[in-house]
Amino acid sequence: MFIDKVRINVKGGNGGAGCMSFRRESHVPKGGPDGGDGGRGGNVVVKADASVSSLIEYRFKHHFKAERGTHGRGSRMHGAQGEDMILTVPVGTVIHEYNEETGETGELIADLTHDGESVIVARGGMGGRGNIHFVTSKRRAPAFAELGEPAIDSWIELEMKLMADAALVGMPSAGKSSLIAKMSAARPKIADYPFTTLVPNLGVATSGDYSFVVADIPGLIEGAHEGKGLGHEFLRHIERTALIVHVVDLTGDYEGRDPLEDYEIINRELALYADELANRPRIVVANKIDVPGTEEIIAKLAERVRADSVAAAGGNEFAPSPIDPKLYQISALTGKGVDALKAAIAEKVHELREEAREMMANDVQYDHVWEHKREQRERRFRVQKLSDGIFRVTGGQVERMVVQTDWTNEEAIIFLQHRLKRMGVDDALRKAGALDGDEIRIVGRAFEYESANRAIEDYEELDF
Ligand SMILES: Nc1nc2c(ncn2[C@@H]2O[C@H](COP(=O)(O)OP(=O)(O)OP(=O)(O)O)[C@@H](O)[C@H]2O)c(=O)[nH]1
Ligand SMILES: [Mg+2]
Repeated sequence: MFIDKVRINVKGGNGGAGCMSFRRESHVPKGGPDGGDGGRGGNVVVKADASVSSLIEYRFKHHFKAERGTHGRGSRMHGAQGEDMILTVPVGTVIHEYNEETGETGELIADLTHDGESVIVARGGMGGRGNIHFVTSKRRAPAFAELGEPAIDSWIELEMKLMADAALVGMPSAGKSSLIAKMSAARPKIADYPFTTLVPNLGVATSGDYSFVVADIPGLIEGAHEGKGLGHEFLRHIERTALIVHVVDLTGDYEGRDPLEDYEIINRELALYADELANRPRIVVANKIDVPGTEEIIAKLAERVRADSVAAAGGNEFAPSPIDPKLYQISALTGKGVDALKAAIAEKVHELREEAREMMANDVQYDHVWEHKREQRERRFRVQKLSDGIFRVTGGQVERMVVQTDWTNEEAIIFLQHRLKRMGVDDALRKAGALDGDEIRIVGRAFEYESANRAIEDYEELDF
């Protein structure tokens, strides 16, 4: 089965807790702090792998979690980092954020177009710091450590888009499957009824020194861009093929159609689906030349293709055009003309690949860009006045700082208050009208607002 879109839940490993411990030696009655840090939790990484051909692995299993970091221990022993969880996907997988509640697809995370390319989709939590970090000149024996940072879980959408170099498109029964079978080792079903092909077939074709991947797409019909027939699903796949090979049935077999009209309909459907498809490099093929009586229609079609080629070049006959001016005449049944067509496709694909390689220099670093956006979003917080004397603070980082605090330890709480102040939470509360003694709520915890918190000054010299 052909699985091309899945939604999965990913969660990094939780960070291990920092340790609160003091050195104990027989001859030293009260040693210094020696609690080690907790280990960082593992990340969930999505990685493109050329040996993976579908997303089927993610069809039934939807939850993926990386390993947690272990806790720090005494004698300055740090906890171990959690293992990353690597999810392999086919080359050509596009990853988006996904909102499980609303069912909406969000921000683009990455478009993995090369073998080995990877992106972190869920970060592991940071390990908590052990008490050795909280020593100051005034505080020789900090009796607290940080808890590990809990990792956040989120949903992502993996979508596999075919990474074929060339796609065979055309009306049902035009002979697309017959052609891919003649060009490559692919052996799709071929039959004389429409919509024989239900999912795309891929094949590798070789001509001279070049090889290319060709896709046989299910037949398109009028209205495909609006979802008629099987069209829309598969137009999506063509979005990423460099070259469109438009196969026209000279006999108009399917519903006794007029081949020229068919040609126009397919062109129109591609253009209606997306502007870029209208201008995608294209080769037009006239199939079934073995059937007698097609000379007239071949001549007409050849003339039309030439005219379209010139029009696509802005009316200039000598300018390069995305449409090849030549009409390739073949019989997918006897094989006549197929080698010449294959050579033309191979050459065009080679040319397009070279162009793409040059463009790659300006490629976006998705990991970086998405990561940056996510971090900024994390750092933002919001103050809301719930009622007189009660405020709520929400925001990724603020909430995690609260969760990482050991609430049984007063020193740890004071330390947290200091961090919140450093982040500007106190200022924001003051601006929102908070007064001494007001209640401040952050993820299920309540604090009392104190504009001048003397206890905090104790920690001023620490570097957070
Ligand atoms: N005479 C002749 N018949 C052909 C030729 N190419 C394909 N056919 C026939 O046309 C019919 C449809 O061929 P397919 O290859 O299944 O067509 P398709 O474009 O893949 O069709 P769908 O998968 O339904 O979109 C079959 O009966 C083929 O044998 C050709 O060059 N000459
Ligand atoms: Mg077919």
